[in-house]
Amino acid sequence: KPRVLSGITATGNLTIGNYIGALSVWAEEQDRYENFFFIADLHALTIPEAIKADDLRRRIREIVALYLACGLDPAKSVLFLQSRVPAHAMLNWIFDCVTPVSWLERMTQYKSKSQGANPSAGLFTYPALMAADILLYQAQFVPVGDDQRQHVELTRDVANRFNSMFGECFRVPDALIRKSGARIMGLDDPTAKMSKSKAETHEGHAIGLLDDPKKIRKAIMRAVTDAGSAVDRENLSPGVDNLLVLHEALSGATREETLDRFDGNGYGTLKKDLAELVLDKIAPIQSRFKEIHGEIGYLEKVLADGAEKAAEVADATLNRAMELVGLR
Ligand code: AQP
Repeated sequence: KPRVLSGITATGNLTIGNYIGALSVWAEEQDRYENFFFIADLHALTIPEAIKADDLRRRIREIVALYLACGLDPAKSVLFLQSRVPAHAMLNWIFDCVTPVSWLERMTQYKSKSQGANPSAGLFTYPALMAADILLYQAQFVPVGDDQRQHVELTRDVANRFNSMFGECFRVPDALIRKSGARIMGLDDPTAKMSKSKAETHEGHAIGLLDDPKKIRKAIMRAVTDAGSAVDRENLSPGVDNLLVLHEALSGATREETLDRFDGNGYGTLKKDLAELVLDKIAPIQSRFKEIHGEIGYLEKVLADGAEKAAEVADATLNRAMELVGLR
């Protein structure tokens, strides 16, 4: 089976964007691939102002429980915590030394996250760590949302550069990006991507997978649309388009079917229908989450087993890379 690898950064409560763009795809396609999914806790340190140790610990536990609640099965997928596999940090350093600064300067995520801040070196080299995350596992596919497309491209460039400088070592992976739903926009601002860290400070921005039904309904009913009042398939503003994308991604219907259903309907009808659809989707996830979240021994075992299996693959690749550059 082809191997896939992907992860989610522990920077906040997971959103419906993380679910649609990443987690749901991983879970649905689990039987087709050999799967490695991790929690990017090292990446969560890139904005030091946002770090609170207890919050980070809480989030990590929440994300493992959510992975399981969303259907990732430890019998089918290796689930692990990035920091428990030291090879990631070691290969990251080698890649820092192989990656031209000019490549990192082009990254749009760095440009937007560093604006108005005094960015850390870690935020700048984040894509080199991400390249290490992926290439250590010789992954063929990387299922991600559209915002990570550029980072996967950089990963391919780093792999090619290393392979041509030192000798064949890394498989060059492809991003796996869904056609619709790969970039869910903020409910409060449909020109900006829905993001879990922004949701921490902006009420009504996101739908959190662990939000209560009242909060979810409120966020959807208040979602920004436009000056019109009914869906017009010939003239969809970004806000209405985003609601339709959410609807079709969760219902599995096509755009045509979704438009046939809502064209001419008031925005209120679309929003109410979407809210019920989201709640139907999220309710079983939340109830499984509640059962699993308290099972600390079990969660710890999943991560310990995952780290052991992940390290076996990662260490083999790291050893080869170290040999090729002369560190062995
Ligand atoms: N809005 C989105 N729509 C579709 N997919 C999304 N993803 C993120 N936001 C959306 C996908 O979720 C996976 C995990 O993302 P990440 O944790 O690595 O960080 P991110 O891409 O920067 O996502 P966030 O939620 O916006 O996190 P913060 O706020 O920390 O920056 C990825 O596959 C991503 O594409």
